[in-house]
Amino acid sequence: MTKRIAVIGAGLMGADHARIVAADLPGATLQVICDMDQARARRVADDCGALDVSSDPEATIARSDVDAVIIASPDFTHAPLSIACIKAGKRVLCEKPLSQSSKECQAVMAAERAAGARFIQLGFMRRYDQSYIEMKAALNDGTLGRALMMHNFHRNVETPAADFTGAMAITNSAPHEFDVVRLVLGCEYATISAYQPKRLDARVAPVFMVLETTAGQVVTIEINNNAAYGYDVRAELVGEAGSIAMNTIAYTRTDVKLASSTRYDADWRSRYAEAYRRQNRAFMNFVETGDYPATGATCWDGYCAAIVAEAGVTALNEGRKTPVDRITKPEFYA
Ligand code: ISE
Repeated sequence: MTKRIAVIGAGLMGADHARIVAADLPGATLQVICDMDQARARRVADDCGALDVSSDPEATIARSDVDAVIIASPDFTHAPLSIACIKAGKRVLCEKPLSQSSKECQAVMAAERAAGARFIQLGFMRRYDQSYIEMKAALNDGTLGRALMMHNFHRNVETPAADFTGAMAITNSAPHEFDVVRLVLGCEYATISAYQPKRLDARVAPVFMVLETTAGQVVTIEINNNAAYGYDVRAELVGEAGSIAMNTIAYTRTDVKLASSTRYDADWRSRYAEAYRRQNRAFMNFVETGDYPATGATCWDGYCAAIVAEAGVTALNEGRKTPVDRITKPEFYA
């Protein structure tokens, strides 16, 4: 019996998820593509061979021929649609962030607890990226000694929208780092500071964050949504006995006119193609067996990313080091 998947949102990520479901998930059928823009839904459905299209997310979730849902619609819809899926008893792979509001994340956690089971896997796909997996392993097997610092760079060619702000760099882009660094280091954040240099044009300038963990480590994160030259993510974990850094991934190098060069991707989809595939396969296994994925990001992880982002926006707006306060972790997510 194949599992019938609905993809809600047919933008960049929805289209990518639809392609993965159709081409890379044995045991899955791409049942419905849902998007307010019917032409866009139809295009993705035709490209990927989906059986049907819809413009109504709630009705899509309720359909009896839909077993599980991938939510890739705009950020503000993630929490309400996740709650609708929980109520319908359907497992969900929800793109990050769960919500930009920690209160709303708590409402989703409450819905899961009321249902008595976990339904949501969050799309923090970097958890499945080989570089971070190897960093975590080097820390856990003692190669690096005790962790001291983790440095992170996250650069996009340009912002997705002209009205993108420094606060959005923190709430939309940085959650990837907030989540994966927390996973690699195995600790929580205590404080965050945020700085933003000035650009001379109207584009949003980079945001630079310094975080302290509850175990006394220091984490730096640069988010540059207008880096201009390419999609570029780097990370280095420094321990007392050594360090481990992510390599730039490039299949070829061009040597010409006394110079050597490699190419950058324009966005994250090919850099993280394997991570998305692994993540979505873990989700399929969850749908088929009910076993929650071992490295999957839960609603609690979504809440933890949201509280750091909220504190980060305060730190940026008020120019002060801000504590990251959290509720006690519910037993349910232990
Ligand atoms: C964007 O916000 C994302 O969500 C992508 O996954 C990420 O890789 C990209 O760099 C972000 O800006």
